[in-house]
Amino acid sequence: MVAAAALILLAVAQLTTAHFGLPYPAWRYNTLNAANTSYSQWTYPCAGVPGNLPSGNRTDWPLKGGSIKLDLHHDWTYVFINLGLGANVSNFNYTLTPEIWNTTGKGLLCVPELTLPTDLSVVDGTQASIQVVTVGESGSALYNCADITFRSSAAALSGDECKTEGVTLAQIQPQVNGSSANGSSTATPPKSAGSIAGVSNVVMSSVVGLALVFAYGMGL
Ligand SMILES: [Cu+2]
Repeated sequence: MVAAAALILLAVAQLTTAHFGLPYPAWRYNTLNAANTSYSQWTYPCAGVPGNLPSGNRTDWPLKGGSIKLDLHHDWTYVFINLGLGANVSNFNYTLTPEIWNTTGKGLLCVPELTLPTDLSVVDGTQASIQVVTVGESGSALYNCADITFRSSAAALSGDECKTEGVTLAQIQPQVNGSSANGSSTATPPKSAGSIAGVSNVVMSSVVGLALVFAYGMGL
């Protein structure tokens, strides 16, 4: 009976630390699988999952940038998405979220087309990995990675394949104040959402700014 109680406690603990899922592109390994105790989403850079798992997933992804779908289990989070080139990536030195995401709500978040950095040159067959990092109020981070191959024949998810449910996304932008001729200060309007359809922009509030500075200070 004691063992059973311990198992139940363990199961509850697993639930309360549900973290997040990466349905697309398919993650290297289902790090939410409670039966596997080798991997932890707390572990940098990829939850402890190596990039060359024999049984690992690898998804064909469009040359100009593809879709990403997250299964978010926390009330809110900051999201960073990074990319590294190679077959077995541990250095994710390109950012796909130059304007950090702030998501609110639990559910599915799907962005149809991530914009690639202009200095990232890929051709058909280039292998890479995508790292998704989520950061909460304590400044600690959760990690998942997905391995991809850039393909000219690959297409972004569309329509029913890429639905957002229960989650709203804001991109955090620097607050820039300009001065008009009479000296009064005016806020710069938010930039356009670019290729990310249906995503609203917000100007970063000082509160969010402070939280971010705090997150960086915590060793991000
Ligand atoms: Cu969690």
